[in-house]
Amino acid sequence: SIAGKHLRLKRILPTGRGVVFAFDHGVEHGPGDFPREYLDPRVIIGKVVEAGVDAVMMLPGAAFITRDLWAGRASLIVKVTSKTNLRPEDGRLLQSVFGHVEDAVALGAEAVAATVYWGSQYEDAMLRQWFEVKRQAERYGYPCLQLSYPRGPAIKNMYDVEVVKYGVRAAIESGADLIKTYYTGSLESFREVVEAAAGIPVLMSGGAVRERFIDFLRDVENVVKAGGRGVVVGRNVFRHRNPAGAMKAVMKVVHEDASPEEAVKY
Ligand code: FBP
Repeated sequence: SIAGKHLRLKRILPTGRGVVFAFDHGVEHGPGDFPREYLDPRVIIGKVVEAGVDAVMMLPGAAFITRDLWAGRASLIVKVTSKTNLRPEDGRLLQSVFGHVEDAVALGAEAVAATVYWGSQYEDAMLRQWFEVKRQAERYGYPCLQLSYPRGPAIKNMYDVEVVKYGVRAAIESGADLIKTYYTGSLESFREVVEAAAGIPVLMSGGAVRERFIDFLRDVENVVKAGGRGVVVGRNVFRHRNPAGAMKAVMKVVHEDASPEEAVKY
């Protein structure tokens, strides 16, 4: 149902904007990505939920393990595609089915997420997956978040504004209800990305850890000033020495239009 989809989207973007904590790195990058104290997802999910994050995005297994922490406190987005970095390099340009929309429904999630590597030699296979996820999601009135990631042998710079715009455009044309994509490095260029999405909400993908956390907050500030609806962040929060404080700062920039300088005064 269309009404159900909109209600669920609102629970992810409560002010029209939203902050999502991503924690699928144990598969995407391997457990070596985590500080040792966060190997058990319950520890970090507890902290970000306590900090007031709007939603958490996980694969079905971690979503189940952490159920007592997010349930009733933060929205859940179940990611249903993934890949390991154990694969040979070429295979890393294809994600595999990692769950079904039924898993999201059973867990009480608000949305499902799936990656599309636009430009990959496996783009066709990823689109089949994407449209299968969409078909299932539409049945339940579940919004589909697309991780719109341009990457592949033909793409020289995946952060290039023309390339990111292309991926975002392809995301809306393929029926994404919410898009997560790369930050293009400036407010002006990200405004073009938002325009290419024609009203479908765009969230910035956190990316690798910035040397200075305040620089990450500046990127987030530019994203929202450009009309972006917020951020999906993993590493810049879970590798921070104070993840709850870092998450609160991100929330202030996204929801309260706080400047990065104000936001870090927690
Ligand atoms: P980050 O904020 O850590 O970048 O998390 C966002 C995310 O998309 C994760 O959902 C995913 O596991 C990872 O980044 C993908 O990383 P990569 O760009 O190395 O494929």
